[in-house]
This record gives sequence, C-alpha cells and structure tokens, in this order.
Amino acid sequence: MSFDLKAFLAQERRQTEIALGRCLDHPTGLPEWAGPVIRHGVLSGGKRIRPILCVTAYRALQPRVDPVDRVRRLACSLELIHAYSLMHDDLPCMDDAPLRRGQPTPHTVYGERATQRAAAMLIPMAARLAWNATLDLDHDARTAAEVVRTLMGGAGARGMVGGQWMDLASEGVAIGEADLTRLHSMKTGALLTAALRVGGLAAGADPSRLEALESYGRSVGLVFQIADDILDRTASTEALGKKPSDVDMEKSTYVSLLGVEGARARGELEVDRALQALREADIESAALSAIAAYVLDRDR
Ligand code: GRG
Repeated sequence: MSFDLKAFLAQERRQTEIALGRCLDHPTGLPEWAGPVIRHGVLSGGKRIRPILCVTAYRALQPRVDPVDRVRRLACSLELIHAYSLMHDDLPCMDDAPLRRGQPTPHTVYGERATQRAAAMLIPMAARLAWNATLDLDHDARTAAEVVRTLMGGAGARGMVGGQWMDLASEGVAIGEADLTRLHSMKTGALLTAALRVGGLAAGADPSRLEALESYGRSVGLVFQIADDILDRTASTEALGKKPSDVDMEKSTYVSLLGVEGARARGELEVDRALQALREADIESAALSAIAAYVLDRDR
C-alpha cells in the first residue's frame, strides 16, 4: 500500500498547530504586550517540518501511540526556535521582508522593537518547554538535559546562528560549494538534525540509531536548502508567499553554482544518502522516507 504523504503532513500540521496553540496559551512570565507578537510569529502558517520530523522520528522507533501528544509538545520547542529565527530574519536590519507565508511579517504589524524582543523571549521559552516536556515523558533529568543541549546546540553558534552569521558575512562574496554546504549545514541543517535527534532521544534510541537519525537529518537539511534555492529561482512570489531574495542579495546558491539541473541532481544524491542512513540502522519508516523525497519536490 502506498503512503499518502500529503494526508499525513496535513494531519501532522493540524496536530502540531493545536499543540503550539496550547503551548502559547499560558506562557509563564511574559509581559502582556508580548503575547500577540509571539502568537503572530508562531501561529501564522508554515510547513511545521521540524516538529513533524521530531514526532515522526519518535514514532519510527517507538510506535506506541499513547504518549504522542506529549512528544508533540516536546516537538513544539523546535518550532519556537524556528519562529524566533524567522521573526529576526525578516527584520529591516536583516532581510527586511514585509511578507512571509503570504502574510505581513510581525514587525510590520507590531513594530521592530516589539518583534525583536518577543522573538528573543522564544529562546528560553523553547528551552523550558523542551526540559519540562522531556520530564513529562518519564525521562530522567540526564535525558532532559541532553534534549535541551541538542536543541540549543542546533540553534546556537555552531548551528543555526553560526550559519546565519556565515551567510551574512558572505553576501556579495562568491563562495564555493564546500563553503556553501558548511554554511547551510549550520544555518538550516543543524535545527532539522536536532529535531530528529530530539525525537530519537525521546524514544530512548541507542547511539547508533541516534547517529543514523542525525545523518538522515544532515542530508535532508541539505536537500531542504537545495530545494529552497531552486524555488527561489523558479517559483513566483505568489507561490512562495514571499519575495525571492537570493539574486537581490548577490548570494552564492546551489543554483548559481550548479544550475537548476545540477542542483536537483545534487539534491537527489542527498535524498539517497538520507534513505541509506535509515536502512543501515534498520529504521523502517514510510513517513521519513517519503519526507526526504518531498523536501526536494516541495513547491513552497
Ligand atoms: C544575527 C547571526 C544572527 C542570527 C540570528 C535570524 C537568525 C538568528 C537566524 C536565521 C536563520 C534562518 C533564516 C534560517 C533559514 C531557515 C529556513 C530554510 C527557513 C525557511 O524554513 P521553512 O521553509 O519555513 O521550514 P516555514 O514557513 O515552512 O516555517
């Protein structure tokens, strides 16, 4: 029987959004003004691919249905980090983007200062959520600490923030494929990889399976960026829900280095690597396999 990825993703996205809404219902210690800004940044659409990967990795190793809502709560911590990064990335001092997902970006509605600050509040909120949700899954403090370390590692200077820094530093500079891959492995790949590892840790995976999930994540992260570069060159503003930006910013991309066909071939190679990592660790998951291919073929 073939796997209906479209239905799976739609269902997972709905469940993730319900869980995200609950996480934001009673945030502790937030000033009142920050609530609407955070809700706008976190709840206005998106593919929710990071929490979906986290829950899907968990299910691949631990098919017990019972605690899936608690795993989903844990998975929301990844989306909070992702949301903060997009809120900052769209600010006038960065990409200066008025639109994301076809909707006005938070700073165009609430102003720059409020958006900067509210987005920063999402970082400790995500760490606290990851800690509490891991303990709620009956793991001990050691595992909870490892989950938080994984999340913050993916988000930090050796992960997403470091990659963003490299990206800013390379604007207007021609960089080769090796540097481009390093940059994106950090900027986009590290948080995706963290999502898989967090799912694996929640499922109590052994080190070899954790490594396989991370290897899958690294490959899917690259595929994700390659697809982004292809879409940036080939898709319309309406289809993307934002203005394509790479050419304006004079950035090296997989498409500028390899052409659309070459970039696609590179993406296909990486999809194969992702699937091989799962096979070698005996991780059978129709969903993870289908997601790897979808990430390359997505249209937004
Ligand atoms: C100032 C150095 C510095 C860092 C601040 C802004 C920031 C932290 C990091 C930005 C990281 C960034 C923009 C990564 C790009 C990730 C990416 C591919 C975003 C698009 O993700 P999708 O396609 O978005 O999953 P949706 O809309 O589906 O949620």
